[in-house]
Amino acid sequence: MRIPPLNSLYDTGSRLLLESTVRVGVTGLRRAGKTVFVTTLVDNLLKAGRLPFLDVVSSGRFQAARLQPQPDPDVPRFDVEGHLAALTGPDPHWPEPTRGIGQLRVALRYRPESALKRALQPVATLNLDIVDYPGEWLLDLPLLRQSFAEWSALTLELAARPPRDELSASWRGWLAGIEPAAAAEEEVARRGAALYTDYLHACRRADTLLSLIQPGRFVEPGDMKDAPLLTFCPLPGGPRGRGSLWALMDDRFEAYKTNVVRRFFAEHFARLDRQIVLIDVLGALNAGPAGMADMKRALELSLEPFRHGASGWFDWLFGTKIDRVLFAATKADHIAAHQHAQLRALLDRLVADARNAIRFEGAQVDTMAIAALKCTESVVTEHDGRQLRCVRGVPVGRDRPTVLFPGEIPEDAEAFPPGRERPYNFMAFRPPDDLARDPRGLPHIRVDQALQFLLGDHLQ
Ligand SMILES: Nc1nc2c(ncn2[C@@H]2O[C@H](COP(=O)(O)OP(=O)(O)OP(=O)(O)O)[C@@H](O)[C@H]2O)c(=O)[nH]1
Ligand SMILES: [Mg+2]
Repeated sequence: MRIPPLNSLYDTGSRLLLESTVRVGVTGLRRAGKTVFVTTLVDNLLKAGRLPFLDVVSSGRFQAARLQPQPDPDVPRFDVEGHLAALTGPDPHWPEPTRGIGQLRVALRYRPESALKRALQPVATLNLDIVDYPGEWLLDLPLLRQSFAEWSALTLELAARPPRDELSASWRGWLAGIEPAAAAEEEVARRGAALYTDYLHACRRADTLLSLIQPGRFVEPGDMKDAPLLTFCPLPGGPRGRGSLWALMDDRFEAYKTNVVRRFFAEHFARLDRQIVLIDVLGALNAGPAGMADMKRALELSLEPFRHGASGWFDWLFGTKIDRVLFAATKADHIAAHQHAQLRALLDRLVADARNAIRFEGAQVDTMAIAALKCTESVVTEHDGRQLRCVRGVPVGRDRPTVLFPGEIPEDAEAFPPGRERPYNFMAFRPPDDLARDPRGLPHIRVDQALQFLLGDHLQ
């Protein structure tokens, strides 16, 4: 057993304390389910009514959890009360997409299992620190390894291919009419950045779930709205001389990397102990082969740090601290329970490379299919004499439960059923009614197993 690090053994009054801290990173592309996951996790820890697979609870050693002042006073607080009010209010709805960073600390009180720890103190405290942020920002990470020329070439190539070619037409039209070697003019730079930003917004709105949107602050600027640092866009061709438009944009790209990306990751990611990576595999299936291919590419890029352990990239970014990583396919309540193993198998294949690299680094890795908020029930119906396993829930925009057959999850991300372009149709469900009346915490699928993997050893 690994004994968690102890922050301090004695407090100022020389009383013995057993208090440790664990920072869990909740990572994921946009709309992966980070905010709902953090909300459920906190609500369930505070109420402890639905955590049968969390050992400290099932063994009766858990005492209580409480929200505490967060460790970094300059970071906005994660609005757990606001998100809970949205999900459990009289008109249940999903929280808004996240616009900036939010942090929260939950203190967990428990009776240690180990005789050694119990001898020191019968009751111990684990502070759980969690950070939530807009998923768009995650995709800035790979920029750190790219030059402006490399990033420009990749981005232009992608923008010229369907389904992005139509969305990027105005920006590419503008590019065709400018000369990157010409003397830099602020007005020209602003126009290019504005058209490129419009293209990114169009990708975000596209119904094929386009995940690859870079740089993240162009669409979710946080506190950087209108900053000159955001006034650049990819340019064709190679580097040009000093004073050129190319040189201006290259400088701004590098400044963005240093002042925005490096800072964000050093302040928040480098200090993590544990990591959960949430992936909306079902959303990508829903978006058809183009959406799945786009998400695969975005995942490959954002998981790249995990594949370069030996080169020191992993160490630089994450320190050597992260010793457990969980990949979770979210929103598993969209499919009937018997398909969960299949969803997990598909996730396994999607993250296979990253998983091996993390194992190689000596950290533990697992995968799971979870739902942060269970909005459906699995039901069996008959159709043409065949039994179909379906889900029943209330789709967004309706007020009555509907029974849906979500289809079978394919073995492989490429193995879409032949025929239709978009063979899956997972409808968005509304959060269930009357959640506020349930004292046990938000209903979920396997969030307790996720917690056991992420925190279980810290609560022994
Ligand atoms: N049915 C179901 N839908 C979910 C679940 N979790 C999230 N969703 C859906 O996914 C959407 C996105 O969830 P969020 O938690 O806001 O995602 P996020 O990763 O925080 O997204 P950004 O803040 O935009 O990066 C929600 O609005 C819901 O429609 C779940 O457990 N079950
Ligand atoms: Mg969010």
